[in-house]
Amino acid sequence: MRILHTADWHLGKLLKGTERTAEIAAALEELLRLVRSERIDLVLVSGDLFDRPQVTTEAEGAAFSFFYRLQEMKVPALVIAGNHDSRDRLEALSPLLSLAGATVRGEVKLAGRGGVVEMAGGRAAMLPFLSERRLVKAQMLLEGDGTLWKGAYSEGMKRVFANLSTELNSGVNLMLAHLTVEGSRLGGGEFEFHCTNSYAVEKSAFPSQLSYVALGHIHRQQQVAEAPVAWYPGSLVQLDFGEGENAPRGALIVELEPGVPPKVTQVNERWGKPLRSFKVKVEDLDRRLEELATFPGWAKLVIEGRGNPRLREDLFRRFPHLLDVVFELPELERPRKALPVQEEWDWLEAYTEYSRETYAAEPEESLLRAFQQVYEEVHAGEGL
Ligand SMILES: [Mn+2]
Repeated sequence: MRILHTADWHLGKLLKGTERTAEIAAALEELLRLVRSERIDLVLVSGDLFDRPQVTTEAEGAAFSFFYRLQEMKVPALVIAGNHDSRDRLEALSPLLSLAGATVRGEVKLAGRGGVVEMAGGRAAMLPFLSERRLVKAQMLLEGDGTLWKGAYSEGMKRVFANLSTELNSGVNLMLAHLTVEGSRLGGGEFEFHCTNSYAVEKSAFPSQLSYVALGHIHRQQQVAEAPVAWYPGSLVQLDFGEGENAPRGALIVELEPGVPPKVTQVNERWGKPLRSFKVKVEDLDRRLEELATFPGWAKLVIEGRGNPRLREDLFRRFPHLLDVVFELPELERPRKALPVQEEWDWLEAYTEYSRETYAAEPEESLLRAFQQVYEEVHAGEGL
């Protein structure tokens, strides 16, 4: 059996107000091309099809047409909800998507209640995202010991796995799950960090009958366990500036035969536009703008130095692919934080603090005077 494993599409993703759906839809076209050229028998989608519970019709349309076209190729799909998906909405859509050959689980279901499904050549346990809070709340919070919740999550997930594994048999067994496995690597680029999230599942927790664990949630493509073999395919496109431009992502092709370890082939692709943060000293800005102007992706500019609203607006106007501008000062030169955030700040104090945060600079006197004047006029009006 040849499987295409994908996850974390995030259709409907807005990055600083810019809609990424067209890029993601183009990546889905590439997936369909792979299904055909690689003679795929089954597609797995391990959660986060959508970026938000409510997305544009274009984003929904891209997902629906993907499953419809799989159906035309007679390739079934197994789909679970991730933390970004609306589980209710996916549950509601599931009868309709079943007409296109996709088996969809929005809600967590246990063994005997739809948590494990039959597929050609074996069985699949389907475990949509189970919120830490819902799981831990049920087990621990009512008992009142907050210090035990780390163990409670991991233990709770083990019990869910054990329950689902009762329905697995001696053939090929898959599990789809949307969760964090302890030790997964996040991010990319200059920052690599290992996930020490307390809400993580130990890799030893996966039932040993599983032939392959198809994970979703972490956007970097990686293998996280060997027995059973468990992988994240990564996101289709680079979704955030914090994710490394070169971090592996794309999809996985998994060959599964009974009694043989799975053979996993990484499809490590640069679908969508690259995202890059440019770090520039304010005095070098003019010299570096050429580099920004010719960058073919979405850009973020981190300017070391004091800024102002005019400079920022001017940059946005000149570079339509520039999505964010941040001003930063070395720790010692940063404007002194006025006071800890106060409930009783007046508008002038709040604006001053906003300027310090946003432009690493005190607001200009003329601007403050104009602000004060408008503010007083409005207040005078209120008294009438
Ligand atoms: Mn995700």
